[in-house]
Amino acid sequence: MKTTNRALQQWLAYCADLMKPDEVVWIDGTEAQLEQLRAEGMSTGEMIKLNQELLPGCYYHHSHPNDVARVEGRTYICCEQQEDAGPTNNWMSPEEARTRVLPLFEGCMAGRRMYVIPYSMGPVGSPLSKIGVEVTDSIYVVLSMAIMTRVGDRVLEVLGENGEFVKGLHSKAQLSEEDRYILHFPQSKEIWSVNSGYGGNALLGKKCFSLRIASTIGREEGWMAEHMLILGVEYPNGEVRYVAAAFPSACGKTNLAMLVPPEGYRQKGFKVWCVGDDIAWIRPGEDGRLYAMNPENGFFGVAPGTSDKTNPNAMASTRRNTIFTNVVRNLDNNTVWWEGMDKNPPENAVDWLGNPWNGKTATVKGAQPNSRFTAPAINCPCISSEFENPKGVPLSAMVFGGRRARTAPLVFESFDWAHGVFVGSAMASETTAAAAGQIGVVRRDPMAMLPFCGYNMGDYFAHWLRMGEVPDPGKLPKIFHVNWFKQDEQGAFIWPGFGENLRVLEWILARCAGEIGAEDTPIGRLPRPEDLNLEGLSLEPEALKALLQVDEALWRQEVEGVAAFYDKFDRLPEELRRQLEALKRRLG
Ligand code: OXD
Ligand code: MN
Repeated sequence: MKTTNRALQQWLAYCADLMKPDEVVWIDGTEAQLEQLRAEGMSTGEMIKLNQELLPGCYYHHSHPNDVARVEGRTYICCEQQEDAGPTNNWMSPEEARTRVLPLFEGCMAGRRMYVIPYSMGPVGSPLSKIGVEVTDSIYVVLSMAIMTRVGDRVLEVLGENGEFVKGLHSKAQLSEEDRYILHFPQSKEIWSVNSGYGGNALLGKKCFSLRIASTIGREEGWMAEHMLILGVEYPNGEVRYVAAAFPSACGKTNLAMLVPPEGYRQKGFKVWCVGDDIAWIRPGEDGRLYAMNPENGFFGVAPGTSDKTNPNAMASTRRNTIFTNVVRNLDNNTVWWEGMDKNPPENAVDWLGNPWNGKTATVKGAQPNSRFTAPAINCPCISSEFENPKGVPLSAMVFGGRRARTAPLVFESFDWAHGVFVGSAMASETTAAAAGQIGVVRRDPMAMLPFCGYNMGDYFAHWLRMGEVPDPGKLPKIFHVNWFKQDEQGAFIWPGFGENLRVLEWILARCAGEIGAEDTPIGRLPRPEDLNLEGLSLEPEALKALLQVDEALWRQEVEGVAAFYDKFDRLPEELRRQLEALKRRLG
């Protein structure tokens, strides 16, 4: 065996015995091996090579039509006691998992290969990184993991004889929808995923490990695994201040993480650097500040809507060594296209289902709404110089946000850490296409972690509150809430969003440094109209007023909504109820 790690040897022997692959292949992380796998993937149709002049190193993959999004209804936390999974997670006892789900793995790799992927979440060898090993029968998963994480022999070296790792068992099996399960065992640090080949369900380093399992490890070890992007704003004097921000899936995290400053800011010398677009591991540093690191090595971004206008940095990230999943394939030049890329859809194309598709006459969308690009982080023109920093970056601010048509103003600051935790716990947004299910319904999504918290969310809130109990709370990041999606009476977005969001970040960061004022309202501190830099932006005073308006009647309704949501929780910290009561009182 390739490893001297006994626990790994034993587990792999168990996996092979259970799934009966014809062959076991270790992923060593070399380009030669990956190239061989791409060639094999092409021979089976799993991978399609794209135009290598226009898109060097790029490939196309279709997932099964019934397998295009995360399946929250089939995602379970398998701890011993149901209470520990809490009211927001599906729970299955480890025993039931063994009787109901384990049999689905029996012999599922007969006639197939079992690929063994040792991977590191975070820079290889950093004391803050964690190791996982995923076994899978999918070449697409291997190739995607090699983009999204650091894989191969160098990880085994760090793992050594006695190192700990998270076990990830994945098989496409029959891709059967009825028997699709994504299980997490926080106690034994194991993940089982069966009958799906879609990224969020099958790339086990991402949501399964770096959020669900890592959130439980973080709770034990005193740190936080969060569904947050991380970015740095560089000022003309060279100073960089960092922000982590949580938004529900498909609310523009990747766009914000890679934002291009508006013209006026660029001229002054402002720059924005992307550290991560989806996940942050956040720990207290020796200096009392919180440090955030991105455990991932790539971007698994939603393609539709991404364009040279909305996110040129993401577009540039996808120009080489990228895997595109479920987008349109242009047959004339063997490249890709998706809705929102430009106004020039190909006429001679195949849609995400593989059917002939003509963008000029089509009545159906060509790209699946949750179609993706899987791109290496190093491709990103604005990737931060701190991306590989094993310590992460010190946070000045943490930002929560969602899509709210009416209630939430453009931005507000919480009064203190505990109030900020309350604001995060009450976050709400509309559902999106990233999760299978309804679209356009408002749902509460605390800290954007509803589908990703690996334990009882009441305990999670308590953990957040505990993270604020430090000798010098002044060193903690300040917590804010933003809403880029406020609408006018006609349903049009009032705020232009995208690069202009830097104007809001500038106010946020100035607040953190004590450089600018704010106005107290019942819900938190808001900028006064003159506090936002709106130079070069044509925004009517009326529109600005609407953006900064706190409609107390709507907020009283919001209090009711949060109260009803809190009623679900058996382990809600008293402090959050006090915060809700205090908000109610302030609203009168
Ligand atoms: C994602 C998600 O894919 O949040 O990042 O759904
Ligand atoms: Mn996400």
